[in-house]
Amino acid sequence: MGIRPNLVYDDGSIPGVDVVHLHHGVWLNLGAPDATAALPQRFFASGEEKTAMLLPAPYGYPYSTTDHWVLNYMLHNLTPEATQVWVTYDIDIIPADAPEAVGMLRARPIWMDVQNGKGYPVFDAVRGMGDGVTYTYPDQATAPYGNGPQLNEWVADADGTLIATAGHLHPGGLHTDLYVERDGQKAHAFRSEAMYYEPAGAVSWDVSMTATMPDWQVSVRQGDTLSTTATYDSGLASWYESMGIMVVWMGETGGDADDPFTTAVDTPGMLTHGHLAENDNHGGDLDNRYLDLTALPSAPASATIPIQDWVYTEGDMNYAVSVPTVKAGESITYENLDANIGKGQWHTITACAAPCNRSTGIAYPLADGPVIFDSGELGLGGPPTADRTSWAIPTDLPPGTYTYFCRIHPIMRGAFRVEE
Ligand SMILES: [Cu+2]
Repeated sequence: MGIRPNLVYDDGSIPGVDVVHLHHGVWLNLGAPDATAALPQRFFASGEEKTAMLLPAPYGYPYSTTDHWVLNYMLHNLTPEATQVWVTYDIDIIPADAPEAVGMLRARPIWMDVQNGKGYPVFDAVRGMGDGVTYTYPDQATAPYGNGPQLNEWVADADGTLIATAGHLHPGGLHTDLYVERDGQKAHAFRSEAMYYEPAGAVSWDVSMTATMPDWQVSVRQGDTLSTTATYDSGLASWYESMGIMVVWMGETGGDADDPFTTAVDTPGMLTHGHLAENDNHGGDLDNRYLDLTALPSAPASATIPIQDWVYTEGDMNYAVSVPTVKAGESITYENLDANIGKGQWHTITACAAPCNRSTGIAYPLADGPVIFDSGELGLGGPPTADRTSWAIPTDLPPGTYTYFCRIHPIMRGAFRVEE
């Protein structure tokens, strides 16, 4: 069986990823318990990388018409215009009484996740973390789980055969890895690699992930520890609220499985699709809608700058005639008034390299300011918001003009200035 996800308009056409996209979706089966967390069984996940899931013969995921499936999704509309879209998923199904079903073996999903069990399982991969080139979570994080359990691990509850996996990452992600540990020995089982079509590199959704080949079969025993890690680029930009997920399919024992401790099972995977046309607007071109705020004069900043109707009311890159300015050591507080609209319109103030005034696309702007700051999502109601509607700029900023953008609505840009 297999699943292929997508996001479409009413007429079946696919929106540009720079307009509206499937940030992530998790498919759950309410009729079964999840193997790795106290949740209904999570059996498929996708973001805009749209990796197709394919189980190799003779394995399948048993489905009964009494099963209830739920889709938990986050759509990301990057524009102020409301729009109707549909999450679609095409399923390959083999009826139990079909000739092809004879001899099929059962498989179940093992949800591996570097923040497993969290309602919003994310971490920040900030530029400079790790070795400054790449950052692997949780291995290079400081106390990623505090005193709690290792969320990226799972102890196998039965013998079985791992038959398929692929990684889910956000832009900036480079690879996810799967390991099997037994008696103090740790074997690398698979690397799901992000293959970027994006000309600017590992910075956008113009990517596809490798999945295991059909002949990848890895035997595990009850008591083995499975673990996963997620590696992001940490040289080009910061990646906030990043994910690292590998759904691993585990079949009944049987078939032609390799022992990961005696066979190098971590062979290269395959791509399930190529470049997708909805990723064609990369951005980064000249765009006269945006001002070069580094060239505008200074004006004293108000102590609090409201964000209203998708505008930074002082220093907005579309409208400003001057740049709100404070003396070194002083602060400015941004207050998001749009957080009160409907369920809340959440904005961020995220550093981007000046002048940050080129056209908006899937690869522009980026969180690549030479001085790193990010407000979090200014809004209330729990994750993904920061559960506050205001944010104060750091008071230790050296003199300079600081350009920023909204990570949620990258058409929103602005700047403030610090002077001696
Ligand atoms: Cu915004």
